[in-house]
Amino acid sequence: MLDGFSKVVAQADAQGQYISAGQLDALAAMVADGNKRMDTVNRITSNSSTIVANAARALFAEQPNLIAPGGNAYTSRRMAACLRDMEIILRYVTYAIFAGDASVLDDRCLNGLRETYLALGTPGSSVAAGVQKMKDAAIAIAADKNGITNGDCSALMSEVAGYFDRAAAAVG
Ligand code: PEB
Repeated sequence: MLDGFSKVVAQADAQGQYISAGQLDALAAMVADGNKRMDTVNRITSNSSTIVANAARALFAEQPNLIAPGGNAYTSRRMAACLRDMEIILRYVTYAIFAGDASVLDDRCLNGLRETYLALGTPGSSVAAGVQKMKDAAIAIAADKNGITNGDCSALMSEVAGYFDRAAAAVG
């Protein structure tokens, strides 16, 4: 598991090089924007239940076969497993945002997830659709300009979107 700093160190070390000026600039920008990152993690974390529940509702409205008898989220046990999976994925996305690096998401959540869903007979494309809905909700909450110092969060928001896209692509 790496963060933005250890990733740069690993890359430099693999080439036997000192940290380059470009790498230092990128890390300096990450530090300068650190409060935005923390606020983003805090906002998504404190709204996680809403994000998961609304994304799941929207997914089931769009794909009602999932909650019909015989569907992959039919029976309370499967519904609980489904909501839990979405919560787990969202939690790992918040870790990746916090670390500024996708490796925690990759190594601890996404690695082998496609194969798990294949083995379970759970449609990965439906999970991916659910993740995309969580992305939209999370970004709407994180990028909300109300009640916070106004600034440019576009780079951070595309980084955040990238983690959700990565999770969706891993299973979809
Ligand atoms: C991944 N999900 C399920 C299982 C595992 C995961 C390992 C099998 C064991 C169990 O049931 O608990 N676990 C999960 C995860 C990590 C982990 C992400 C990462 C660290 O450890 N059903 C649907 C939707 C979708 C869904 C499309 C969006 O209709 C999910 C939610 N996952 C789902 C369901 C099951 C499951 C298990 C329904 C239960 C499958 C079954 O037993 O039939």
